[in-house]
Amino acid sequence: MGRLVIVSNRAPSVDGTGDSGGLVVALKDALSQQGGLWIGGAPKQTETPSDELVFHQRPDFDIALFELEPELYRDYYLGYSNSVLWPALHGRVDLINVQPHFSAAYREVARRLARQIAQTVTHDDVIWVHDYQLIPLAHELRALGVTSRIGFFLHIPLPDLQTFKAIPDWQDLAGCLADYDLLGLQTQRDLSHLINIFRHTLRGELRANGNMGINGREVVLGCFPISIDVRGFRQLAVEGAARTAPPPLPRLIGVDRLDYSKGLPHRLHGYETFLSQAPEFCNKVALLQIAPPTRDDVDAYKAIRSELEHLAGRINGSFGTVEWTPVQYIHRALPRDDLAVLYRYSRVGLVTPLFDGMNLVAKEYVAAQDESDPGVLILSQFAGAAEEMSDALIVNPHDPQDVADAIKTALQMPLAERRKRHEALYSHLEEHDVAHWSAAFLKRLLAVEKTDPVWLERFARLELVAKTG
Ligand code: GDG
Repeated sequence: MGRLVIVSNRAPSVDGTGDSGGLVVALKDALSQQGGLWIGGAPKQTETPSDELVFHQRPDFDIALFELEPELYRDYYLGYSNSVLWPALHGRVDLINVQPHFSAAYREVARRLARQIAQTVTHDDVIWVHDYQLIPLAHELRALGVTSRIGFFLHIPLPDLQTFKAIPDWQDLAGCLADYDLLGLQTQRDLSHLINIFRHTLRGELRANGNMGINGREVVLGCFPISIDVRGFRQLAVEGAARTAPPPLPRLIGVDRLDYSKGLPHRLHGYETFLSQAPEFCNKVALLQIAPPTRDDVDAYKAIRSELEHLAGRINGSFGTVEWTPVQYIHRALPRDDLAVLYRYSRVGLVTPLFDGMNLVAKEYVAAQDESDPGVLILSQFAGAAEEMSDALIVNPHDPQDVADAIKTALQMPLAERRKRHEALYSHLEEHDVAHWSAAFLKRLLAVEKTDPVWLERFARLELVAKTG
């Protein structure tokens, strides 16, 4: 094979700083083993963007940045990606903000990026596109005659057909998805939604091998639950805890970007219900909520921030004493090493999103625990992670009573049960870490027939048209 080419909205840093989490860790090995290129958006926008990719070399892999004007970036990223697609795909159709120039910008970015990528990729390269910001990329690359294998992984959930139809150009979007060779989703839940969307929109036919026949092509479908560097994260927690004293009170912890999909107000309602029904725990536990800001410029995010601050203030005002603050709320990102220790020293991990592709915090919390005295994970049934992590206490985040009961159960859980649940969760995670995830996706992508005969035929026709035209 040629190079592995990763494409995402944001590129890793050019100097390798800040590589400690997420996708970069996941893909670093594959990229450096095979000689790789990561194409992503430049960290800053410019009024005079280059119309070619801007290349940088790192010792492990190359980076190519695409530049955009501030206005185009705003309409593509804050606009279509995060004010239409993000709410729609998270089932929050009430928060969709449809503006015609948003969708035009979204398609324009994919077209431009495809032109730049087409200049650098060869037939043997394998292209792996990430996430909802870049769904039309394969469509645009094919239109330019790119024959490389192209896979796509959706990090966020895919809702059911009715919800998907709330996206104004949902048919186009479904068509763009069908232009990939391999489509990877986080969960079986999302996969079944995709199959239904393809059936109804493109008359897709499910084949015995689980793939779909669409317009004479076979689109390979798969479920690839993303994970973390389990051993690496555990190591961070162990080393950090050796340098840090445990907190004075048993702690409950939540760590989430301040996003409406994460169910933060619902979580605080659950905690409030717990405190009001179990006064014996007042003064005896504390909730630490870390919620760094994200997409501040979108109105829905301003609203969630003020709602959360109001609720935290109300709980502290009602239940707090001079010596005790029931909710500690930090609206700032903390270093990753600190997070690992905070998880390890927390008796309860609260992960209660309303809808989430996977949720890596659930996996980080489990990885960070001390196996001889582990804490308990409370996990929303709507987090993708719930499909794999049934040994957590699974809750309905919309029901404050359910959350309150789970908090009490977790705090009172005997050591033997905590250890049993943790062992089951950890051993699954250890086998299904992020390296397992990327290897599984790439193996499926490489198994796709190298030159899709349907594309070749279409390209041949295109060439003919070009020549005779
Ligand atoms: C999307 C999907 C899917 C959070 N606060 C701090 C901090 N974080 C880190 C966490 C975790 C990451 O951010 C959040 O990951 P999640 O998976 O929970 O959520 P999204 O950001 O929404 O990610 C999601 C994911 O993509 C991967 O496919 O699981 O469903 O929505 O790693 O630790 N990191 C640091 N300081 C913080 O204050 N350093």
